[in-house]
Amino acid sequence: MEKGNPTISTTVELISLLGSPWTAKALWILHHCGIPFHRRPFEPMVDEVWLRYKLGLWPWHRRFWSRLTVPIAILNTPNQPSRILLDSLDIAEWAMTTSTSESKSSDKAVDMSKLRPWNALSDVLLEFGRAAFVKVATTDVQAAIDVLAPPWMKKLPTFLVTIIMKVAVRIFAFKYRNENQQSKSSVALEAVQKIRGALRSGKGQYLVGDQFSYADIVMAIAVNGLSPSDEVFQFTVPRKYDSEVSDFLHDFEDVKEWKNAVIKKHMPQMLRKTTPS
Ligand SMILES: N[C@@H](CCC(=O)N[C@@H](CS)C(=O)NCC(=O)O)C(=O)O
Repeated sequence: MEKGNPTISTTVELISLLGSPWTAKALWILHHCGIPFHRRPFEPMVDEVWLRYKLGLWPWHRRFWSRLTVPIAILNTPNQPSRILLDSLDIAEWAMTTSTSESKSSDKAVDMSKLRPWNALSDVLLEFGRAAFVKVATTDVQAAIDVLAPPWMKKLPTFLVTIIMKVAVRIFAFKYRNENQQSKSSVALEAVQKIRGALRSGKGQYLVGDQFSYADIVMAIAVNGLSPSDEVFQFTVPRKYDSEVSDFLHDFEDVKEWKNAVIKKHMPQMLRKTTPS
């Protein structure tokens, strides 16, 4: 159990893929809100059936056959049915609202209308990074092995790891084919320009209202996907594999500096490489 605010009676089980930026969004906001949670690691492909079982889905349910992504939060409150949150933004909204209502000192309501557009922009950048990764990994499976293969898989004979990862990359490319096709560098560039605009119109430290918010969390994670910091554990396209993403932010030193400052000051230890997993 991660440490946090012990007064919350709801227990949170977070099904998560460490290294995935969408999981990072949920972990960071839960930590920031001081909400305790139990992390249940999810391994793509291997855990697909287990995940459906966990959510109470069976083959005769239509949802069983649909695409599921992580993070997913299962909220258990005594004497109430479990609640399942299937999206990082829903988890964030729940976490912020819960911590605000539990905190005696805070009188501020969470203004989701200011945070939602930033979350959408972060997805634009993350999907751009994922599309680039899929492109690299389909031409050179070694990139997928380097980034995605869990430690137990790397111990298998090389030919077996190569076969498994080739299949995994195909499934992954198929699962996100719509997002990959729609992703455009011009739109990703506009998203980065919006960060610059927000920093210039404020004091340059935070995106919304000159204070740290979920907007900074999601955009710092998204920018880190394109310009990775060595200390952060996050799936990214490795620099040595040539791709569109390499140097995508070369004209945005200010945005990279802002991202590094946010990570340095606010990113929890559990998202850093030094954390034993
Ligand atoms: N809208 C979702 C998107 C999450 C998402 O895309 N998750 C991907 C991260 S790569 C995932 O679950 N990957 C694991 C898999 O595809 O099996 C959210 O924000 O929670």
